[in-house]
Amino acid sequence: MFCYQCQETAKGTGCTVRGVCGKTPDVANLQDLLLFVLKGIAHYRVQLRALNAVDHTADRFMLDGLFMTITNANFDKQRFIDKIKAALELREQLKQTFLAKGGKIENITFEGAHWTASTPEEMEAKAGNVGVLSTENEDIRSLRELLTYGMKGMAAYTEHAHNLGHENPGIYEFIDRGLVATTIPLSADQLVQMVLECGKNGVDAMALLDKANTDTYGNPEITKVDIGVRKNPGILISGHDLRDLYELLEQTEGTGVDVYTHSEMLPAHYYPAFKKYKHFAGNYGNSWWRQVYEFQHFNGPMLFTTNCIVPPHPDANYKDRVYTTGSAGFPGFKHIERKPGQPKDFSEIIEHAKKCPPPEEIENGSIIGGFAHNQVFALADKVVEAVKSGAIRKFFVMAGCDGRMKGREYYTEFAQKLPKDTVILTAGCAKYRYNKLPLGDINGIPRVLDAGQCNDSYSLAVIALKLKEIFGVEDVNQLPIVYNIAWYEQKAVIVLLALLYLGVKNIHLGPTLPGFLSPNVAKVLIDKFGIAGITTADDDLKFFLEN
Ligand code: FSO
Ligand code: SF4
Repeated sequence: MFCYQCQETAKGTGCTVRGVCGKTPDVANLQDLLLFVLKGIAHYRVQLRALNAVDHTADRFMLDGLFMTITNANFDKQRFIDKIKAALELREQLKQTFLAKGGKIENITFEGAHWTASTPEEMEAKAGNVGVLSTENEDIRSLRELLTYGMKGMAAYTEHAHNLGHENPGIYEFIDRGLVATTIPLSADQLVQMVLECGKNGVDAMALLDKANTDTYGNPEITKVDIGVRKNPGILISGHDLRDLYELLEQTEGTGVDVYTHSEMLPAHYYPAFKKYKHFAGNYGNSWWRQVYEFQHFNGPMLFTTNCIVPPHPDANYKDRVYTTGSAGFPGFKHIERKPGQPKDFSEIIEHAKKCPPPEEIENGSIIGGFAHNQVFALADKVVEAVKSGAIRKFFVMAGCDGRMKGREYYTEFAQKLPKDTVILTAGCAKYRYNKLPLGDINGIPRVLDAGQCNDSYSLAVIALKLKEIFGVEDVNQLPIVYNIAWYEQKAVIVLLALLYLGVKNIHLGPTLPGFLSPNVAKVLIDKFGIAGITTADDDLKFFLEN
C-alpha cells in the first residue's frame, strides 16, 4: 500500500505498512483499485457526454465511490469488493452504450477502462499495482493526487446535497473530466489548470450544499447548545449528513430516546428545523479523534453518517454499539442502507438504545454557534461598527479539521493568546481546539463565531465577500482577515482549493503542509498564492498582527 492523502500520513511522507488512521493494506489497495475503475468509468462518461448520451443514474455512483475512499470513512473490505464489482458492471453497460452510439473503443486507451475481474482474488492481485506510485514523475503524481483529493472532498459535499434532492450537473461533468485528467499525459501546467478548476467546482459544491441544507432546514441562527447529558437513553450521531439526522429525529420522537450530536454534527443544532425536536438533547464530547474515550462513556449506540471513524481498541466496550450509514463503513459495525425512495430504517438502533443506560456526563455547560452567512449578515451593522470603531482589529479564519497530532495544541495556544480585539471565524471540527475556552465577546459579538461544518467554510467566504463590498475594497485580501487553517483530510483540500479560486492569498496551513505536495508543486502554491505553514503560536501571532 501507499497512501499520503491526509495530514497524519506516516512520517509526513506516506503510509506504507498500515495507515496511521488504521486502514489496512488490503483495504488501501482496494480503494486504489476502486479509483482505477472509477477513472475507467469516467472515460466513458466523458465520451458519452460528447455524444449527448450520458446516463445520469451513474452520477450518484461516482460520488459515493469517491466518498468511500476519503480518510476514515470506510474500512470495510467487503464493501469495497462489492463496490468494485458494481463499478465493473456499470462500466460494461456504459461501454456497450458507447459502442452502440458508434464510439471508437481505440479512443480509450486507459487500462482502467478495460481491465476486469470476476473474483475478489483477481481484484486483490491487481489492487497493489494501480495506486499513487504508478505515476512515476513526482510532480505529475503530486498534481494528479491534489486534483483527486479535491474531487473526493467535492464528491462528499455533493453527495450530501444530492441526498436532499439538490444537484448541479456541472459538478458531475467536472468530476468525470478531472478523473480522466489524472490518467492521460497532461503537462504540469495543464494539471495546475485542472486543480484551479477543481477549486471553482469546490465553490459550486459548497454553495450547492449550503442551498440544500438551508432550503430544507432553514438558515442557521445563533444557538446555545447544551454539552451536558439528560436522564434518558441516547443515540449519538456523528458525521455530516443532515438528512440522516432528520430521519433519526423523526423516528426517535416519542420513543423516550434522546439524540445527541458528536463532532461535526454539532452545527445541526443551529438549524431551525431541528430545534422543534424536544429530544434533540445536545452535543456530547469533542472532535472525531476523541471518540475512543467518549464512546466508552456514552453508553448508548452511535451512528456514523460519514467519516471520521477511529477503529475501536480490541477491548473497547462500545464495539457492538456502533452503526454506519451512507458511504461510511467498518467491519463488524452494523450498516444501515436506504431502500430507494424511503427514509432509512433506524428501528434497530432505536431498539438498541432503549436497552442502554443513559449517557455518562463528561462535561457540562453550553457552547454558542450558528454564525453562518445569513446570521452574520443580520448582525452586519454591529460587526461593521465594531471594525470601524477599532473594537475589532482583525478576524482570524481558523476553519478546518482537528486531528490527533500533538502539534495541534498550537491552535489552542494561538486562540488563547489572540488579543482581545480579535475574532475567530471557524467551521469544521478544528473548532474543538478552542470552542470551550472562555474567550468572551466584543460588544456582544462572541470572539469565536462558528459558521458550522467544514463545508460551511463557504459561509466564511461569503461573509468575506460581503465585507469586501461593505468596506468598498477592491480585493478580498485587503480586508483585516487572516487565514490560519488546520487541515486533516480531503474535504479540507477542496475547501483550500475553493478559497484559492476565490482569490484568497497568504493562507497559513497546518499543523504540517501536505505530504502529497512535491517540492516543486509546493513552490507553485507558495509563489502563486502565498501559501505558508505555521511556526509557533507566539511567532505567528506577532507576524499576523504586524502584517
Ligand atoms: Fe472534521 Fe472528519 Fe468535516 Fe473532515 S470530522 S475531519 S475535513 O471529516 O469533514 O471537519
Ligand atoms: Fe495514512 Fe492518512 Fe492514508 Fe490513512 S488516510 S493510510 S493515515 S495517509
